[in-house]
Amino acid sequence: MAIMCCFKVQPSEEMTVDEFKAWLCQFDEDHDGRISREELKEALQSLRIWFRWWKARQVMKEADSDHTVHVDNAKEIAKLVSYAQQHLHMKIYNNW
Ligand SMILES: [Ca+2]
Repeated sequence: MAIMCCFKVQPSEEMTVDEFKAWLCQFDEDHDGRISREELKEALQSLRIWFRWWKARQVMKEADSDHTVHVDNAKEIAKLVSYAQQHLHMKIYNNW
């Protein structure tokens, strides 16, 4: 599991996938390296996203392919990234 927790970013106009992960990491309140639905809700709140409770459910449904109710592996993070791009209108670029 490779969520990097080394620097803080604010969601700006554009960011790379690594920056997105680092940003998301700020919301990992129990520091278990996974993003729970509650933590996701906090992340959405920081973006001032409307209906964040509902959106957090949608995102979780979309990204949590193994039904652990956590975003906790690279595949799920990739899904989260594509959800954020398509539905939250975040500009996230692959950095490879
Ligand atoms: Ca966590």
